[in-house]
Amino acid sequence: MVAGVASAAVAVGLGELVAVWTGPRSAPLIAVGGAVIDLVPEPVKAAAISAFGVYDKVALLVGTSLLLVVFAALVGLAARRDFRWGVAGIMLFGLIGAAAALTRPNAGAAAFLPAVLGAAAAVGVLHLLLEVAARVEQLPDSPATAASRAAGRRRFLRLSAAGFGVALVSGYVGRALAARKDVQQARAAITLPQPTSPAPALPGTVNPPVAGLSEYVTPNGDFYRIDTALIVPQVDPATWQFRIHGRVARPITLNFEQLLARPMIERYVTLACVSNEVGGDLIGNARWLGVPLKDLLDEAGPLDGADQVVSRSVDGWNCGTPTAALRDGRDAMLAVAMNGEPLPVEHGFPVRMVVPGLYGYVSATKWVTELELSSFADFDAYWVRRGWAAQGPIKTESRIDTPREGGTVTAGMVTVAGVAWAQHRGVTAVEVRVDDGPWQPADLAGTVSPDTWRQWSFRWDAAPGEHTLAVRAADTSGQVQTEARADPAPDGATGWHTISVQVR
Ligand SMILES: Nc1nc2c(c(=O)[nH]1)N[C@H]1C(S)=C(S)[C@@H](COP(=O)(O)O)O[C@H]1N2
Ligand SMILES: [Mo]
Repeated sequence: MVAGVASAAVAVGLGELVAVWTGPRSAPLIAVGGAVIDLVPEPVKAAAISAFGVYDKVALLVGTSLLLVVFAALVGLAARRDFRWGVAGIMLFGLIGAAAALTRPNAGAAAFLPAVLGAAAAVGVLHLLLEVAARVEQLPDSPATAASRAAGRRRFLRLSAAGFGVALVSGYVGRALAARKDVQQARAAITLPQPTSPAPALPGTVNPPVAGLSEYVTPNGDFYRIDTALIVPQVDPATWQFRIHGRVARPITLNFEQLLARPMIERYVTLACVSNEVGGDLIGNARWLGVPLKDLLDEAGPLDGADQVVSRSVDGWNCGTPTAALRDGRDAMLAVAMNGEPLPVEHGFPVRMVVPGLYGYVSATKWVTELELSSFADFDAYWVRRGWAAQGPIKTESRIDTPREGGTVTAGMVTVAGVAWAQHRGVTAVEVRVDDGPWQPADLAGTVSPDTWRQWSFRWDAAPGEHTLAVRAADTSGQVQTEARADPAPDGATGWHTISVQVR
């Protein structure tokens, strides 16, 4: 078993090193993880996101590694009986790794090399280790051979440890060399243009002083991250090329410099993920700087029937946005900055889409490189193929930030507070209900536009005992947030966020 696991480790570690040349997404674990993300049935993926939230990728990699360890141990056992089983087992893994790497979007022709070279090395390591082990086992179990058996065992352990060492060092060196290709320096060198249309000043009424309430503007470091990228794409702005094509009268191509030279708007927009559960935290508000998509699309001239804009990322992810939503006057943009700095790499550097009012999976393409004017009849985007709705307007929702579910508070006046959102319609009221009492109006904090969430707070005279708190919002359409519970799939969760608290 040790021999099997050590040879698998060598394969994965060397694979990382070879992937320095063949691209980070061709490294065996990353390639297989990426294929799993694209292939697993939707309910499994939804369950993973709800169980692990923004740590879904870590969980995937840990899970994949654990499975690999178990299978590698079994391969080791089988190879001890008959080495051909070991070769077959390793070849199978090599093939899976190679196939996964070759089928990643934009994979190079050499993408199979990390898995194949890693597997070849693993066969060699397994052979060597099993030979050493066999020699020990062949010695008769007598006091006369005790010393040579002990020496043989030590040799086996030393060689296995060397295998793990080679795996760690090559994996580490591989990752370190790959990191040298990263774009942090290019990002640091960017001078952001001034917006021709700056963001409105924040009213003094945002951020009421309530401990535990989300800040109106989410700091970049706290902003939720959701995407299918196991390796964060490193896109050099110097070589970034953007095009608008498909069903347009005049296709457009732009480089980063040309993009920065265009008139820019700066707006607060709250992004939300369709996978957000009621009460969940896959939502955040930021100040975005970017080029209005309406201007670019007007220049390109969408043809009749081009009712869907398909945007694509360098890593092949794509989504479809209604053309109308990008041209109806809302502040849809190609964003280059988030809260006053160039986009963080994991949030789409150098350029992403931001569209007020639509869930991220139909609008917020990070590392974006192209827009293709198409139609909903002609093309199903990434998540639509996996069962999610083609249209994803954000539903009116609200959340209690404080007190926390299951928390304890002291009897007397308690401030209940949270956020409510109905992007592009705007929140007009928030109400709180204690136990089976009446709905009571909460105080709304200020906001700069209907495209962001709104903080709210409510003074509650809490009596000792166990209590249930619920919240609901209303928006400018006159609709009150529905009580009906709906799962995130296929088009966003609904229901009232309800928590229980102990009052002492
Ligand atoms: N390239 C790329 N862009 C993407 C995604 C993705 O998987 N790949 N996920 C989308 C989804 S589902 C959401 S909710 C938002 C999240 O943006 P954030 O990570 O900056 O919060 O990005 C969108 N853009
Ligand atoms: Mo999302």
